[in-house]
Amino acid sequence: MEVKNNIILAMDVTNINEAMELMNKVSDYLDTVKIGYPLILAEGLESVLKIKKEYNCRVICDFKVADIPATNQKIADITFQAGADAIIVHGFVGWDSVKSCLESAEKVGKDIFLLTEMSHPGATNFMQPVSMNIASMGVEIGITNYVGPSTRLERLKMIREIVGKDSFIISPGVGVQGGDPRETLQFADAIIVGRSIYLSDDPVNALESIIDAIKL
Ligand code: NUP
Repeated sequence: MEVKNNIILAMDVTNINEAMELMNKVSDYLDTVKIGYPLILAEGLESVLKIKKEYNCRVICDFKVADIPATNQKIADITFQAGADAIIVHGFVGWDSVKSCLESAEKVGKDIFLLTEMSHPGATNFMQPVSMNIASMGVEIGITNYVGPSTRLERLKMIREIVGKDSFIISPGVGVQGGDPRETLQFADAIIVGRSIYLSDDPVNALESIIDAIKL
């Protein structure tokens, strides 16, 4: 996978018009957008195709799928039918739940991203003790795309070591959560950035500064 400028926009606005306005400004710099519950619950799953069609970009649905295999499969099938190119799936639920999403993706030539350790402080409570096991499980079942935290680079580095250089890692936590774009890209293939862009008075400038920081 190639991500333009190594930046994925986290489109966590709750209004489709706002989302489209933001894309009008920044779409030249991006080819991948991550959409999650804020926009989908507010505006519906059709938001995926609206954004994809208008801006010809890849859409990753951040649904953090975490259910039994049969339910996971339905969630993934519906998400891909709605036009998503990839879906983010939790790993803590175990191999069979993850595999059902992988199978759903493979049927239609789409991707899943396995969430290993989350970026927020509370991830140290319950996720951190098992996050490397989650990454190893992903490798065992043939997953090649992962999500890992830019807020704990030593952990991101360990995840990279487990999943190998040929896997694709995307990393949230840059900006507001404290992660540094350039340092994160030592271990990740792309960074996920939300609030630093969509809450900015000048999203284009915010995005350009991140792109400059990466190139330094
Ligand atoms: O571990 C994770 N941390 C995280 O922030 C996994 C995620 N999927 N995210 C998402 O990345 C989060 O839900 C939000 O959509 C984005 C980060 O946004 P921001 O902190 O740049 O605003």
